[in-house]
Amino acid sequence: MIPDDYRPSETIVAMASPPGRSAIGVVRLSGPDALELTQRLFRAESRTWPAPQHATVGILADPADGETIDQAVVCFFKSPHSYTGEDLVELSCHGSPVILNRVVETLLSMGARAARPGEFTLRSFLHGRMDLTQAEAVQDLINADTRFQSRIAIRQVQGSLARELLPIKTTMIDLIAEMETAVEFVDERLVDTSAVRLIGSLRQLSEELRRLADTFHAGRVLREGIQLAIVGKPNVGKSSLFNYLLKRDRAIVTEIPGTTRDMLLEPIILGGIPFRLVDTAGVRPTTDPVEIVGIERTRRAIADADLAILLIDHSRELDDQDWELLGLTTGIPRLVVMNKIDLPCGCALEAMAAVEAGQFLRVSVKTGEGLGVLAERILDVALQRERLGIEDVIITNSRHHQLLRAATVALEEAERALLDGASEEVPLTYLNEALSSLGEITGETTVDDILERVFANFCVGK
Ligand SMILES: Nc1nc2c(ncn2[C@@H]2O[C@H](COP(=O)(O)OP(=O)(O)OP(=O)(O)O)[C@@H](O)[C@H]2O)c(=O)[nH]1
Ligand SMILES: [Mg+2]
Repeated sequence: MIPDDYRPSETIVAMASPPGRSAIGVVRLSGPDALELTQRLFRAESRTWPAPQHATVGILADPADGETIDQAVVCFFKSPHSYTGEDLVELSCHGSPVILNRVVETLLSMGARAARPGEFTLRSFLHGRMDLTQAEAVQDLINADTRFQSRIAIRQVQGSLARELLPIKTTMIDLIAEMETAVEFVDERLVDTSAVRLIGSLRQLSEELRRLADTFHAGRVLREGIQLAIVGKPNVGKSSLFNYLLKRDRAIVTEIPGTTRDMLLEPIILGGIPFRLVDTAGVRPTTDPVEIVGIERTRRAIADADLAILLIDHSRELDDQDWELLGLTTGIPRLVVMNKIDLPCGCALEAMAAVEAGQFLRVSVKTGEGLGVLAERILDVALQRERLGIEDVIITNSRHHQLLRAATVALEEAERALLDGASEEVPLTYLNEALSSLGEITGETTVDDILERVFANFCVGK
Protein backbone atom coordinates (compact mmCIF):
# COMPACT_ATOMS: atom_id res chain seq x y z
CA MET A 1 0.00 0.00 0.00
CA ILE A 2 1.07 3.55 -0.61
CA PRO A 3 1.37 5.38 2.70
CA ASP A 4 -1.33 8.01 3.23
CA ASP A 5 1.19 10.82 3.17
CA TYR A 6 1.92 9.88 -0.45
CA ARG A 7 -1.44 11.45 -1.16
CA PRO A 8 -1.34 14.90 -2.66
CA SER A 9 -2.80 16.81 0.31
CA GLU A 10 0.62 17.95 1.49
CA THR A 11 3.08 20.27 -0.18
CA ILE A 12 6.36 18.53 -0.96
CA VAL A 13 9.82 19.94 -1.52
CA ALA A 14 13.10 18.53 -2.88
CA MET A 15 16.22 19.46 -4.73
CA ALA A 16 15.66 18.65 -8.40
CA SER A 17 19.30 18.98 -9.45
CA PRO A 18 22.06 16.55 -8.43
CA PRO A 19 24.02 17.08 -5.21
CA GLY A 20 27.29 18.97 -5.55
CA ARG A 21 28.26 22.33 -6.99
CA SER A 22 26.87 23.60 -10.27
CA ALA A 23 26.06 26.89 -11.97
CA ILE A 24 22.40 26.56 -11.06
CA GLY A 25 20.60 24.32 -8.59
CA VAL A 26 16.86 23.83 -8.67
CA VAL A 27 14.50 23.35 -5.73
CA ARG A 28 11.02 22.13 -6.50
CA LEU A 29 7.90 22.64 -4.47
CA SER A 30 4.53 21.09 -5.32
CA GLY A 31 1.14 20.98 -3.63
CA PRO A 32 -1.68 23.21 -2.40
CA ASP A 33 0.61 25.53 -0.36
CA ALA A 34 3.41 25.81 -2.91
CA LEU A 35 2.58 29.38 -3.89
CA GLU A 36 1.87 30.64 -0.39
CA LEU A 37 5.12 29.20 1.00
CA THR A 38 7.09 30.73 -1.86
CA GLN A 39 5.50 34.13 -1.31
CA ARG A 40 6.71 34.11 2.29
CA LEU A 41 10.25 33.33 1.15
CA PHE A 42 10.60 35.26 -2.09
CA ARG A 43 10.70 38.99 -2.79
CA ALA A 44 10.15 39.39 -6.51
CA GLU A 45 11.66 42.25 -8.50
CA SER A 46 8.74 42.24 -10.88
CA ARG A 47 5.22 43.39 -10.13
CA THR A 48 3.75 40.72 -12.36
CA TRP A 49 4.82 37.98 -9.93
CA PRO A 50 3.25 35.44 -9.49
CA ALA A 51 2.14 35.36 -13.12
CA PRO A 52 2.05 31.66 -14.00
CA GLN A 53 4.66 30.26 -16.41
CA HIS A 54 6.85 33.37 -16.09
CA ALA A 55 10.36 33.41 -14.73
CA THR A 56 10.87 36.14 -12.12
CA VAL A 57 14.12 37.32 -10.53
CA GLY A 58 14.15 38.18 -6.84
CA ILE A 59 15.60 37.61 -3.41
CA LEU A 60 15.09 34.56 -1.24
CA ALA A 61 15.14 35.51 2.44
CA ASP A 62 14.60 33.44 5.56
CA PRO A 63 11.22 34.54 6.98
CA ALA A 64 12.47 33.74 10.52
CA ASP A 65 15.26 36.34 10.60
CA GLY A 66 14.98 38.14 7.27
CA GLU A 67 18.48 37.08 6.24
CA THR A 68 19.05 36.92 2.49
CA ILE A 69 19.77 33.39 1.36
CA ASP A 70 20.24 33.87 -2.37
CA GLN A 71 19.24 35.74 -5.47
CA ALA A 72 17.10 33.39 -7.52
CA VAL A 73 14.88 32.95 -10.55
CA VAL A 74 11.48 31.63 -9.62
CA CYS A 75 8.88 30.09 -11.89
CA PHE A 76 5.33 29.37 -10.79
CA PHE A 77 3.28 26.76 -12.65
CA LYS A 78 -0.39 26.98 -11.78
CA SER A 79 -2.48 23.84 -11.38
CA PRO A 80 -3.36 21.98 -13.56
CA HIS A 81 -0.74 23.25 -16.02
CA SER A 82 2.30 21.88 -14.26
CA TYR A 83 4.40 18.71 -14.24
CA THR A 84 2.52 17.34 -11.22
CA GLY A 85 -0.84 18.85 -12.11
CA GLU A 86 -0.68 20.77 -8.80
CA ASP A 87 0.57 24.26 -8.05
CA LEU A 88 4.30 23.89 -8.59
CA VAL A 89 7.19 26.28 -8.02
CA GLU A 90 10.73 25.90 -9.29
CA LEU A 91 13.37 27.98 -7.55
CA SER A 92 16.55 28.23 -9.60
CA CYS A 93 19.26 29.21 -7.14
CA HIS A 94 23.04 29.44 -7.35
CA GLY A 95 24.23 25.83 -7.36
CA SER A 96 25.88 25.73 -3.95
CA PRO A 97 24.94 22.89 -1.59
CA VAL A 98 24.91 25.40 1.29
CA ILE A 99 22.32 27.60 -0.40
CA LEU A 100 20.20 24.75 -1.72
CA ASN A 101 20.12 22.95 1.64
CA ARG A 102 19.17 26.19 3.36
CA VAL A 103 16.29 26.81 0.92
CA VAL A 104 14.98 23.27 1.38
CA GLU A 105 15.36 23.38 5.16
CA THR A 106 13.61 26.75 5.35
CA LEU A 107 10.69 25.42 3.33
CA LEU A 108 10.56 22.33 5.54
CA SER A 109 10.47 24.50 8.66
CA MET A 110 7.61 26.44 7.10
CA GLY A 111 5.51 23.28 6.77
CA ALA A 112 6.47 21.57 3.52
CA ARG A 113 7.33 17.86 3.62
CA ALA A 114 10.45 16.30 2.07
CA ALA A 115 9.45 14.57 -1.17
CA ARG A 116 10.00 10.86 -1.51
CA PRO A 117 11.80 9.38 -4.52
CA GLY A 118 9.66 9.85 -7.62
CA GLU A 119 6.89 11.61 -5.73
CA PHE A 120 6.58 14.51 -8.18
CA THR A 121 6.08 12.00 -11.01
CA LEU A 122 3.76 9.89 -8.86
CA ARG A 123 1.58 12.95 -8.30
CA SER A 124 1.64 13.64 -12.01
CA PHE A 125 0.32 10.10 -12.54
CA LEU A 126 -2.28 10.39 -9.74
CA HIS A 127 -3.55 13.61 -11.30
CA GLY A 128 -3.87 11.98 -14.70
CA ARG A 129 -1.11 14.10 -16.28
CA MET A 130 0.58 10.94 -17.55
CA ASP A 131 -0.06 7.22 -17.58
CA LEU A 132 2.15 4.71 -15.82
CA THR A 133 4.23 3.85 -18.89
CA GLN A 134 5.05 7.52 -19.33
CA ALA A 135 5.97 7.89 -15.68
CA GLU A 136 8.26 4.85 -15.87
CA ALA A 137 9.86 6.22 -19.03
CA VAL A 138 10.76 9.43 -17.19
CA GLN A 139 13.11 7.39 -15.06
CA ASP A 140 14.43 5.47 -18.09
CA LEU A 141 15.13 8.79 -19.76
CA ILE A 142 17.10 10.05 -16.79
CA ASN A 143 19.02 6.77 -16.59
CA ALA A 144 19.73 6.51 -20.33
CA ASP A 145 23.40 6.02 -21.18
CA THR A 146 23.10 5.97 -24.94
CA ARG A 147 21.23 7.88 -27.59
CA PHE A 148 19.35 4.72 -28.46
CA GLN A 149 18.09 4.32 -24.90
CA SER A 150 17.09 7.94 -24.63
CA ARG A 151 15.32 7.76 -28.00
CA ILE A 152 13.18 4.85 -26.82
CA ALA A 153 12.54 6.52 -23.46
CA ILE A 154 11.54 9.91 -24.87
CA ARG A 155 9.09 8.26 -27.26
CA GLN A 156 7.56 6.43 -24.33
CA VAL A 157 7.40 9.62 -22.27
CA GLN A 158 5.34 10.95 -25.16
CA GLY A 159 2.99 7.98 -24.88
CA SER A 160 4.20 5.65 -27.65
CA LEU A 161 3.42 2.43 -25.79
CA ALA A 162 -0.02 3.57 -24.65
CA ARG A 163 -0.79 4.59 -28.26
CA GLU A 164 0.32 1.19 -29.54
CA LEU A 165 -1.91 -0.57 -27.01
CA LEU A 166 -5.00 1.60 -27.54
CA PRO A 167 -6.36 -0.01 -30.75
CA ILE A 168 -5.71 -3.46 -29.27
CA LYS A 169 -7.70 -2.57 -26.18
CA THR A 170 -10.51 -1.04 -28.24
CA THR A 171 -10.84 -4.25 -30.25
CA MET A 172 -10.88 -6.27 -27.03
CA ILE A 173 -13.63 -4.11 -25.58
CA ASP A 174 -15.68 -4.53 -28.76
CA LEU A 175 -15.28 -8.30 -28.57
CA ILE A 176 -16.25 -8.31 -24.89
CA ALA A 177 -19.35 -6.25 -25.64
CA GLU A 178 -20.34 -8.58 -28.44
CA MET A 179 -19.93 -11.68 -26.32
CA GLU A 180 -21.74 -10.16 -23.38
CA THR A 181 -24.69 -9.43 -25.60
CA ALA A 182 -24.70 -13.07 -26.60
CA VAL A 183 -24.67 -14.12 -22.94
CA GLU A 184 -27.51 -11.80 -21.94
CA PHE A 185 -29.79 -12.47 -24.82
CA VAL A 186 -29.81 -16.18 -25.23
CA ASP A 187 -31.57 -15.81 -28.58
CA GLU A 188 -28.49 -14.11 -29.87
CA ARG A 189 -26.15 -16.92 -28.88
CA LEU A 190 -23.15 -16.92 -31.09
CA VAL A 191 -23.84 -18.71 -34.28
CA ASP A 192 -20.99 -20.69 -35.78
CA THR A 193 -20.01 -18.00 -38.25
CA SER A 194 -19.52 -15.38 -35.57
CA ALA A 195 -17.54 -17.84 -33.44
CA VAL A 196 -15.18 -18.34 -36.36
CA ARG A 197 -14.86 -14.60 -36.77
CA LEU A 198 -14.21 -14.14 -33.04
CA ILE A 199 -11.52 -16.79 -33.10
CA GLY A 200 -9.88 -14.97 -35.99
CA SER A 201 -9.97 -11.66 -34.11
CA LEU A 202 -8.56 -13.23 -30.95
CA ARG A 203 -5.73 -14.83 -32.86
CA GLN A 204 -4.85 -11.56 -34.52
CA LEU A 205 -4.83 -9.77 -31.16
CA SER A 206 -2.61 -12.33 -29.50
CA GLU A 207 -0.21 -12.19 -32.44
CA GLU A 208 0.05 -8.44 -32.15
CA LEU A 209 0.70 -8.66 -28.44
CA ARG A 210 3.27 -11.41 -28.91
CA ARG A 211 5.10 -9.35 -31.50
CA LEU A 212 5.22 -6.46 -29.06
CA ALA A 213 6.35 -8.68 -26.17
CA ASP A 214 9.09 -10.18 -28.36
CA THR A 215 10.73 -6.79 -28.80
CA PHE A 216 11.74 -7.10 -25.15
CA HIS A 217 14.54 -9.49 -26.03
CA ALA A 218 15.78 -7.23 -28.80
CA GLY A 219 15.49 -4.23 -26.52
CA ARG A 220 17.71 -5.94 -24.00
CA VAL A 221 20.33 -6.93 -26.55
CA LEU A 222 20.36 -3.39 -27.86
CA ARG A 223 20.65 -2.01 -24.35
CA GLU A 224 23.37 -4.33 -23.16
CA GLY A 225 25.39 -4.32 -26.34
CA ILE A 226 25.70 -6.21 -29.58
CA GLN A 227 28.79 -8.42 -29.80
CA LEU A 228 30.61 -7.27 -32.94
CA ALA A 229 33.64 -9.38 -33.88
CA ILE A 230 36.25 -8.33 -36.45
CA VAL A 231 37.74 -11.42 -38.06
CA GLY A 232 39.99 -12.25 -40.98
CA LYS A 233 43.32 -13.73 -41.85
CA PRO A 234 46.50 -12.08 -40.51
CA ASN A 235 47.52 -8.59 -41.65
CA VAL A 236 44.23 -7.64 -43.34
CA GLY A 237 43.82 -4.61 -41.02
CA LYS A 238 41.54 -5.95 -38.25
CA SER A 239 43.32 -4.13 -35.44
CA SER A 240 43.49 -0.97 -37.55
CA LEU A 241 39.70 -1.08 -37.98
CA PHE A 242 39.25 -1.94 -34.29
CA ASN A 243 41.26 1.14 -33.28
CA TYR A 244 39.38 3.29 -35.77
CA LEU A 245 35.96 2.27 -34.42
CA LEU A 246 37.22 2.66 -30.85
CA LYS A 247 38.70 6.06 -31.70
CA ARG A 248 41.96 5.25 -29.92
CA ASP A 249 45.11 3.18 -30.33
CA ARG A 250 44.09 0.24 -28.22
CA ALA A 251 45.40 -2.68 -30.31
CA ILE A 252 48.95 -3.03 -31.60
CA VAL A 253 49.17 -2.58 -35.37
CA THR A 254 52.29 -3.68 -37.30
CA GLU A 255 53.02 -4.88 -40.79
CA ILE A 256 53.99 -8.28 -39.37
CA PRO A 257 51.27 -10.91 -39.89
CA GLY A 258 50.23 -12.49 -36.59
CA THR A 259 50.55 -9.32 -34.50
CA THR A 260 47.32 -9.81 -32.54
CA ARG A 261 47.42 -13.05 -30.63
CA ASP A 262 44.70 -12.59 -28.04
CA MET A 263 41.13 -11.43 -28.17
CA LEU A 264 40.49 -7.78 -27.25
CA LEU A 265 37.06 -6.62 -26.17
CA GLU A 266 36.01 -2.98 -25.77
CA PRO A 267 32.61 -1.33 -25.46
CA ILE A 268 31.74 1.28 -28.09
CA ILE A 269 28.64 3.27 -28.96
CA LEU A 270 27.71 3.55 -32.61
CA GLY A 271 24.69 5.57 -33.70
CA GLY A 272 23.55 5.62 -30.09
CA ILE A 273 23.56 1.81 -29.85
CA PRO A 274 26.02 0.01 -27.58
CA PHE A 275 28.32 -2.61 -29.09
CA ARG A 276 30.96 -4.85 -27.60
CA LEU A 277 33.72 -4.67 -30.16
CA VAL A 278 36.05 -7.66 -30.45
CA ASP A 279 39.46 -7.74 -32.18
CA THR A 280 40.75 -11.22 -32.90
CA ALA A 281 43.90 -13.05 -33.87
CA GLY A 282 44.23 -13.60 -37.65
CA VAL A 283 43.32 -17.12 -38.73
CA ARG A 284 46.09 -19.09 -40.51
CA PRO A 285 47.79 -22.49 -40.26
CA THR A 286 50.53 -22.23 -37.65
CA THR A 287 52.65 -24.31 -35.30
CA ASP A 288 53.19 -21.50 -32.79
CA PRO A 289 51.46 -22.71 -29.60
CA VAL A 290 50.49 -19.18 -28.51
CA GLU A 291 48.99 -18.39 -31.89
CA ILE A 292 47.11 -21.71 -31.94
CA VAL A 293 45.35 -20.75 -28.69
CA GLY A 294 44.62 -17.28 -30.10
CA ILE A 295 43.09 -18.72 -33.28
CA GLU A 296 40.99 -21.08 -31.18
CA ARG A 297 39.66 -17.98 -29.38
CA THR A 298 38.89 -16.38 -32.72
CA ARG A 299 36.71 -19.35 -33.63
CA ARG A 300 34.91 -18.98 -30.32
CA ALA A 301 34.51 -15.25 -30.89
CA ILE A 302 32.86 -16.00 -34.24
CA ALA A 303 30.48 -18.43 -32.55
CA ASP A 304 29.63 -15.88 -29.84
CA ALA A 305 29.24 -12.90 -32.15
CA ASP A 306 25.88 -11.26 -32.84
CA LEU A 307 27.48 -9.72 -35.88
CA ALA A 308 30.83 -10.31 -37.62
CA ILE A 309 32.92 -8.14 -39.87
CA LEU A 310 34.97 -10.37 -42.12
CA LEU A 311 37.92 -8.38 -43.45
CA ILE A 312 39.60 -9.33 -46.69
CA ASP A 313 42.75 -7.74 -48.11
CA HIS A 314 41.79 -6.15 -51.42
CA SER A 315 45.41 -6.06 -52.58
CA ARG A 316 45.89 -9.81 -52.43
CA GLU A 317 44.45 -12.88 -54.02
CA LEU A 318 41.71 -14.57 -51.99
CA ASP A 319 43.28 -17.67 -50.46
CA ASP A 320 42.15 -20.76 -48.56
CA GLN A 321 42.02 -18.85 -45.25
CA ASP A 322 39.65 -16.26 -46.71
CA TRP A 323 37.41 -18.99 -48.07
CA GLU A 324 37.52 -20.85 -44.77
CA LEU A 325 36.46 -17.70 -42.90
CA LEU A 326 33.74 -17.01 -45.45
CA GLY A 327 32.46 -20.49 -44.62
CA LEU A 328 32.81 -20.07 -40.85
CA THR A 329 30.77 -16.86 -40.79
CA THR A 330 27.91 -17.87 -43.09
CA GLY A 331 25.71 -18.84 -40.14
CA ILE A 332 25.73 -15.45 -38.43
CA PRO A 333 24.84 -11.95 -39.57
CA ARG A 334 28.01 -10.62 -41.19
CA LEU A 335 29.48 -7.94 -43.35
CA VAL A 336 32.23 -8.89 -45.75
CA VAL A 337 34.57 -5.95 -46.09
CA MET A 338 37.45 -5.45 -48.52
CA ASN A 339 40.14 -3.37 -46.85
CA LYS A 340 43.13 -1.59 -48.36
CA ILE A 341 41.31 -0.34 -51.47
CA ASP A 342 43.97 2.38 -51.59
CA LEU A 343 46.33 -0.32 -52.90
CA PRO A 344 46.14 -1.83 -56.41
CA CYS A 345 43.62 -4.63 -56.67
CA GLY A 346 45.01 -8.13 -56.42
CA CYS A 347 41.78 -10.01 -55.96
CA ALA A 348 40.48 -12.92 -57.92
CA LEU A 349 37.68 -12.49 -60.39
CA GLU A 350 35.04 -14.18 -58.24
CA ALA A 351 35.65 -11.66 -55.51
CA MET A 352 35.37 -8.79 -57.95
CA ALA A 353 32.10 -10.23 -59.25
CA ALA A 354 30.79 -10.25 -55.70
CA VAL A 355 31.84 -6.62 -55.28
CA GLU A 356 29.92 -5.78 -58.42
CA ALA A 357 26.89 -7.56 -57.00
CA GLY A 358 27.14 -5.36 -53.93
CA GLN A 359 27.91 -8.16 -51.50
CA PHE A 360 31.21 -6.73 -50.32
CA LEU A 361 31.87 -3.35 -48.82
CA ARG A 362 35.02 -1.55 -49.88
CA VAL A 363 37.05 0.48 -47.40
CA SER A 364 40.49 1.76 -46.66
CA VAL A 365 41.19 2.15 -42.98
CA LYS A 366 44.35 3.99 -44.03
CA THR A 367 42.62 6.74 -46.04
CA GLY A 368 39.21 6.53 -44.35
CA GLU A 369 37.40 5.80 -47.61
CA GLY A 370 34.16 3.84 -47.14
CA LEU A 371 34.30 3.87 -43.34
CA GLY A 372 31.19 6.05 -42.98
CA VAL A 373 29.21 3.63 -45.13
CA LEU A 374 30.58 0.74 -43.09
CA ALA A 375 29.33 2.29 -39.82
CA GLU A 376 25.88 2.75 -41.36
CA ARG A 377 25.81 -0.84 -42.61
CA ILE A 378 26.82 -2.12 -39.16
CA LEU A 379 23.81 -0.33 -37.67
CA ASP A 380 21.48 -1.57 -40.42
CA VAL A 381 22.50 -5.18 -39.98
CA ALA A 382 22.33 -4.93 -36.17
CA LEU A 383 18.79 -3.57 -36.25
CA GLN A 384 17.78 -5.98 -38.99
CA ARG A 385 19.09 -8.84 -36.93
CA GLU A 386 16.77 -7.80 -34.11
CA ARG A 387 14.05 -7.25 -36.72
CA LEU A 388 13.59 -3.71 -35.50
CA GLY A 389 12.91 -0.52 -37.31
CA ILE A 390 14.30 2.62 -35.80
CA GLU A 391 10.74 3.89 -35.26
CA ASP A 392 9.36 0.73 -33.63
CA VAL A 393 7.95 0.67 -30.14
CA ILE A 394 10.32 -1.46 -28.08
CA ILE A 395 9.45 -3.04 -24.76
CA THR A 396 12.26 -2.27 -22.32
CA ASN A 397 10.52 -2.76 -18.99
CA SER A 398 10.15 -6.26 -17.54
CA ARG A 399 6.87 -5.29 -15.86
CA HIS A 400 5.38 -4.44 -19.25
CA HIS A 401 6.84 -7.60 -20.74
CA GLN A 402 5.26 -9.83 -18.07
CA LEU A 403 1.86 -8.19 -18.45
CA LEU A 404 1.97 -8.48 -22.24
CA ARG A 405 2.82 -12.16 -21.90
CA ALA A 406 -0.03 -12.63 -19.42
CA ALA A 407 -2.48 -10.92 -21.79
CA THR A 408 -1.28 -13.09 -24.69
CA VAL A 409 -1.74 -16.29 -22.69
CA ALA A 410 -5.25 -15.21 -21.62
CA LEU A 411 -6.21 -14.48 -25.24
CA GLU A 412 -4.92 -17.89 -26.31
CA GLU A 413 -7.03 -19.49 -23.57
CA ALA A 414 -10.07 -17.56 -24.78
CA GLU A 415 -9.43 -18.78 -28.31
CA ARG A 416 -9.05 -22.37 -27.14
CA ALA A 417 -12.29 -22.17 -25.14
CA LEU A 418 -14.16 -20.95 -28.22
CA LEU A 419 -12.63 -23.70 -30.33
CA ASP A 420 -13.74 -26.25 -27.73
CA GLY A 421 -17.28 -24.90 -28.04
CA ALA A 422 -17.45 -23.63 -24.45
CA SER A 423 -20.27 -21.23 -23.59
CA GLU A 424 -19.43 -17.55 -23.93
CA GLU A 425 -18.84 -17.04 -20.22
CA VAL A 426 -15.53 -18.89 -20.31
CA PRO A 427 -13.80 -16.97 -23.12
CA LEU A 428 -15.29 -13.79 -21.66
CA THR A 429 -13.49 -14.35 -18.40
CA TYR A 430 -10.19 -14.77 -20.23
CA LEU A 431 -10.80 -11.73 -22.40
CA ASN A 432 -11.49 -9.60 -19.33
CA GLU A 433 -8.30 -10.96 -17.78
CA ALA A 434 -6.32 -9.94 -20.86
CA LEU A 435 -7.87 -6.48 -20.85
CA SER A 436 -7.06 -5.93 -17.22
CA SER A 437 -3.42 -6.95 -17.80
CA LEU A 438 -3.15 -4.31 -20.50
CA GLY A 439 -4.84 -1.83 -18.19
CA GLU A 440 -2.19 -2.55 -15.59
CA ILE A 441 0.55 -1.60 -18.04
CA THR A 442 -0.75 1.93 -18.43
CA GLY A 443 -1.99 2.10 -14.84
CA GLU A 444 -5.74 2.24 -15.47
CA THR A 445 -6.23 -0.82 -13.31
CA THR A 446 -3.50 -0.45 -10.77
CA VAL A 447 -3.17 -1.39 -7.17
CA ASP A 448 -1.14 0.71 -4.80
CA ASP A 449 1.67 -1.78 -4.25
CA ILE A 450 2.46 -1.68 -7.97
CA LEU A 451 2.76 2.09 -7.76
CA GLU A 452 5.04 1.80 -4.80
CA ARG A 453 7.28 -0.65 -6.67
CA VAL A 454 7.39 1.51 -9.77
CA PHE A 455 8.28 4.71 -7.97
CA ALA A 456 10.66 3.20 -5.42
CA ASN A 457 13.54 3.32 -7.92
CA PHE A 458 13.14 6.97 -8.79
CA CYS A 459 15.45 9.72 -7.69
CA VAL A 460 14.28 12.35 -5.24
CA GLY A 461 13.13 15.54 -6.94
CA LYS A 462 11.66 13.83 -10.03
N1 LIG B 1 47.63 0.40 -47.41
C1 LIG B 1 46.89 0.07 -46.38
N2 LIG B 1 47.41 -0.51 -45.30
C2 LIG B 1 46.62 -0.83 -44.27
C3 LIG B 1 45.23 -0.54 -44.27
N3 LIG B 1 44.70 -0.99 -43.10
C4 LIG B 1 45.72 -1.51 -42.40
N4 LIG B 1 46.89 -1.44 -43.09
C5 LIG B 1 48.21 -1.90 -42.70
O1 LIG B 1 48.22 -3.31 -42.69
C6 LIG B 1 49.10 -3.80 -41.67
C7 LIG B 1 48.37 -4.78 -40.75
O2 LIG B 1 47.38 -4.08 -40.03
P1 LIG B 1 46.73 -4.65 -38.71
O3 LIG B 1 45.63 -3.76 -38.33
O4 LIG B 1 47.77 -4.94 -37.68
O5 LIG B 1 46.19 -6.04 -39.28
P2 LIG B 1 45.54 -7.25 -38.46
O6 LIG B 1 44.50 -7.83 -39.34
O7 LIG B 1 45.14 -6.84 -37.11
O8 LIG B 1 46.74 -8.27 -38.38
P3 LIG B 1 47.00 -9.44 -37.30
O9 LIG B 1 46.85 -8.86 -35.96
O10 LIG B 1 48.37 -9.85 -37.62
O11 LIG B 1 46.01 -10.50 -37.60
C8 LIG B 1 49.63 -2.57 -40.94
O12 LIG B 1 50.90 -2.25 -41.48
C9 LIG B 1 48.60 -1.51 -41.29
O13 LIG B 1 49.15 -0.20 -41.26
C10 LIG B 1 44.69 0.10 -45.43
O14 LIG B 1 43.48 0.40 -45.54
N5 LIG B 1 45.56 0.37 -46.46
MG1 LIG C 1 45.68 -7.41 -35.27
